[in-house]
Amino acid sequence: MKTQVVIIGAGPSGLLLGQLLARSGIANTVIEQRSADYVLGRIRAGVLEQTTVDLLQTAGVAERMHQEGLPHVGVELCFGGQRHRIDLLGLTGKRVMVYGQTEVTRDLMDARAAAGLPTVYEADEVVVSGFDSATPSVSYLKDGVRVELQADFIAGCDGFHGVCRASVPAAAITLHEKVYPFGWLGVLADVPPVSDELIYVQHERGFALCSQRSKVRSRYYVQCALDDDVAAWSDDAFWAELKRRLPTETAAQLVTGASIEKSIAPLRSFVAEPLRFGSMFLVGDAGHIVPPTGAKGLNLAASDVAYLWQAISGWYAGSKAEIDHYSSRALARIWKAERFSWWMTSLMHKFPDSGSFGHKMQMAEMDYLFSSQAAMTVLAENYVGLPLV
Ligand code: RFL
Ligand code: PHB
Repeated sequence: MKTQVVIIGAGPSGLLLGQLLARSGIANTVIEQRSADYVLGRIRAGVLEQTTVDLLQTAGVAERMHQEGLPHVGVELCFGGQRHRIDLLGLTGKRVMVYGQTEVTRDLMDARAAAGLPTVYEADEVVVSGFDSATPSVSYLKDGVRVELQADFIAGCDGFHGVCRASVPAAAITLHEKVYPFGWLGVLADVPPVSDELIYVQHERGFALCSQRSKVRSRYYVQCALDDDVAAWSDDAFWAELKRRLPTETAAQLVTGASIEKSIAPLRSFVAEPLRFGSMFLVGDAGHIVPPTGAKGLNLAASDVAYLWQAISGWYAGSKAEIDHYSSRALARIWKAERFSWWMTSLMHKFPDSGSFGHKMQMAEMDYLFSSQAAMTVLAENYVGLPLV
């Protein structure tokens, strides 16, 4: 069997790339190791940059997002028990959209199914080969039978633990990594959000985040130890810890309820260089990870997709050179989002080993931030997302 592009992974990167390529008339097959329900069950990102919103619009999957998504024009940072607002719209002229990754993925899956585009779920033992030649191929086991697909290109949209990056010879790739000494414990609950806007909280007991999915569904996080067992965190213990980290008046307004999802995510900064290996490209979490503090992961995945879609459609239209720029173009934007996510993580969390000096630096930085229009603008322009160049 042959197609033009084989896409490994049916997360947001793989599905969005498939949708855009199909709209440019480029045949593609998506190969996913899990079931569609499993993919939809992973609760992850919540904040979309305007460039991501625009790309979903271009892909023809923005209708429900525009109806149900919540445009946000500001965000709050809480420090020393005081809430401070960053006026995103006033400082940058831009807003962000609160619309869950689950919903983005569902919209993309529905559009793919409606267009009748080939998708293989529950594909086992996926193997990528020949990407250093002109005849790359992907094979997988489906219902016990090995199937082989030839293509012009392979898009590695298979996340941090995927097979594509792992198939590259060690000498051909450089990995940059920082692992943080804590995780985020997240709870999803059908309760109204405590505030109209997101609140990022710096507290001596550790970071907390009040986020949301809708007017009736909230997403909250507290910084936790890396070796914490999620089963040992009862709902009551979670709400009590969150309340301790919020200002008294905010804690008093918090509506609690039964969790519908609870999980712990480790925090990591990671970049693989380059992102192209012959006819195989790494896209999204397969090539880089950011800690979730800046809300950049899904948005970076979307910008990688935009660059690769342009490069591949350019190639089929006869302009063969653009494909050579994919890696450097994507990495230039990735490193800036890595910097912002690392900075915001460093500013907002309790670090076990930074001592009183580290704590004083965080306090001075926060104090400066709220006294300087320039500093707030720097935060705001990174939060709403840097332009696609
Ligand atoms: P995904 O979503 O991991 O999808 C990869 C897919 O590939 C499949 N796969 C394979 N398929 C075939 N063969 C193999 N060998 C395979 N190996 C893996 C997997 O099953 C999966 O379906 O990567 P993708 O598409 O690049 O998307 C990236 C985003 O999911 C990620 O960056 C964001 O969720 C990060 N993130 C956030 N990003 C934002 O932009 N804004 C946010 O507010 C935000 N909040 C978050 C987040 C991530 C979090 N966690 C849990 C890490 C909050 C959290 C808590
Ligand atoms: C979320 O709603 O899950 C979320 C929002 C903002 C972040 C991270 C996660 O920075």
